[in-house]
Amino acid sequence: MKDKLFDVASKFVLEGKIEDIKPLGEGFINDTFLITTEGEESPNYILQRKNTNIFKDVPGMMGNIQKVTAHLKAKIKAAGGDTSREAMTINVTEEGLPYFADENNDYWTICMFIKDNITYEAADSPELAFAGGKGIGKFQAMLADMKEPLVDILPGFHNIRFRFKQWDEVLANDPVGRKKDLQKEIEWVESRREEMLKFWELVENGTIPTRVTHNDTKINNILFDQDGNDLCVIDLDTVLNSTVLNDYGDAMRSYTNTGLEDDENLDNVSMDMEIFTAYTKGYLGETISFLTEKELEYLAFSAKYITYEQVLRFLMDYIDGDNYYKVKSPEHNLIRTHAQYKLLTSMEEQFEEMNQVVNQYCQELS
Ligand code: GN1
Ligand code: MG
Repeated sequence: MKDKLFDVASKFVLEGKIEDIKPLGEGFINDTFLITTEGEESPNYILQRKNTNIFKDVPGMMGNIQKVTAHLKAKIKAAGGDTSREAMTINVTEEGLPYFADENNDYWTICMFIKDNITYEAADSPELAFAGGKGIGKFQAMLADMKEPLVDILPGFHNIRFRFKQWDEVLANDPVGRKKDLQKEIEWVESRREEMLKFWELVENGTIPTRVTHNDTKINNILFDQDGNDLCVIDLDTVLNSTVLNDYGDAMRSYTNTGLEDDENLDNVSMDMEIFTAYTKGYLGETISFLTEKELEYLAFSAKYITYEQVLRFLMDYIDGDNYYKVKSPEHNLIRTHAQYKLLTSMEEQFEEMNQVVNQYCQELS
């Protein structure tokens, strides 16, 4: 494996002599490695083998990422920021391509490693949540005037109508016979179908606009600096034209959870109102100037929408026999389903307060 990784890395234009390449992080989708180079002077890099079961158009995906990072860097430069630390930098091969396709049709990519960053798996303080909200808010604000269209490399990604189509097919097929024991869980999904479709109709008919969005804003997809400030939004595989509500909602699913995404002890899992409030304040401070009334009206709802979608996706993958998410045990996707459902019900219980918080900051900040 090491030889393979060194061989792949040699296809790219990199500074410095490679010292080592080691696995990094806990991604559910791609395989990620850290490339270290000799000496303090030359930078380190992140190497990834992209999951081509999920990303069927890696050239299209990398093209999107190049467009988005170019736009971000122009904005950061104009504001006097550090373009090498506040946005991702994509490395290219000798041929100038942002990916290398090997003889097995595996696709590999490299980006610069940003030094002295800190990542978190949970928002352990309101200050951190505020910084995260600011980070995603700035990201969206910098991209708000990006006109160049992006390739839709994940059709229907946060589109619940599309997810129900997949869901109905998987349930009809029941390929590994798991459906019979899941009546309660299936009912959790079915009982909210209409409510979720009604919201998505507003996106389909343009009442809620689409913009350039990240679509995977969980807390470990943003880097913080040593002082706890937001530094750089990473993992841009899912940059797409969608609604900003998906970014806000997915962040709330991740930041506000008092437990783990796959917590086996459901007593640990609930939505933390203080974290919700701090993130919302940070986020709206950066975005209130361009968000429409409809977007603001549905902001709190989007937390429920994305958490619900995640319940559906984990349960669907479990019923389908665990083809999508990496799992650590046969029941892992079911454990994730239960934990995300607990979070959803906690949001439902606190929904009125969530709306009050949004309304309060809308008034204060505008
Ligand atoms: C995946 O790639 P990663 O681990 O950041 C997934 C997200 C899910 C998330 C659940 C392309 O994100 O949509 O919300 O897991 N990414 C893709 O934690 O499906
Ligand atoms: Mg990630």
